[in-house]
Amino acid sequence: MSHVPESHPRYQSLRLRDAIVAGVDAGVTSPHGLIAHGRGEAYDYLLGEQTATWAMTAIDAAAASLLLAQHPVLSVNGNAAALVGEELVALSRTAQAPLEVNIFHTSSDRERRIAQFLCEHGASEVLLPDGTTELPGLDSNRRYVHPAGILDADVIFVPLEDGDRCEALRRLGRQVITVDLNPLSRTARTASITIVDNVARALPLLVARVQQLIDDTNIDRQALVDAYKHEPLLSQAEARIRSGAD
Ligand code: PTJ
Repeated sequence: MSHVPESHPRYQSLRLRDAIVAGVDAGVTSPHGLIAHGRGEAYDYLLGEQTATWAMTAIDAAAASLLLAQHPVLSVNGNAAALVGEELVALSRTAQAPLEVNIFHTSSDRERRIAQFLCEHGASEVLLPDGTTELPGLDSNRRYVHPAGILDADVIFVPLEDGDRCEALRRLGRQVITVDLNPLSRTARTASITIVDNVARALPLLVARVQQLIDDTNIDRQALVDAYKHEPLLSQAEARIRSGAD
């Protein structure tokens, strides 16, 4: 961690930068992840760097969907691991959804490092692509999956991606939950549920909401999913960006 005092007005943003840089140094995050992170920062700035109501509605629906699923899987790439590795492990445990490493920029060494990093943060098992099992309809490295993970899942959580796998999964009839600060991205548009928020803010809220739904069986999970309206919520986020409101 660089020497940024907590009193610094940009402390949270600088802390996340440090986490991404540490991820690259540890061989967990791709160098391309730095560029992706910078793009996310710009959208976050325009969104006011806080979790908005549209994101809370999506978090509710995502939490309910994970619990309603028969076989939910959490997909982890290099950016997500570096920013919210611990929270992904907590979500996996709470929602009883396995973690699977699935990355865009090909590197089996990085796949292993991400798995090891998640284990260091408390994961007991992390699925890795076996090198032969492929997700149909996808040409990128993300087509390589574990036979008992994403391939077989009905609900897949895919924070931060570039859209190709999300489209392929939707074509296969799967439910896809994503977190993306850009409401205009292919992933944001194609997913079943999109949380337009910083993954670093959204994940702790999602873990807490899943736990709350487990604890309070009176909450109607399907009603939370039904309350989520994809296009109108994305439009709200887009309008916020375009308005430049403070
Ligand atoms: O580890 P790999 O090889 O799988 O690579 C991961 C990255 C993220 C580099 C790869 O998936 C990629 O290149 O993604 P893109 O196309 O840059 O898309 C990432 C999306 O995530 C963009 O729409 C960004 O705005 C968004 N984003 C970036 N940082 C955050 C974010 N969304 C939420 N929270 C963030 N912190």
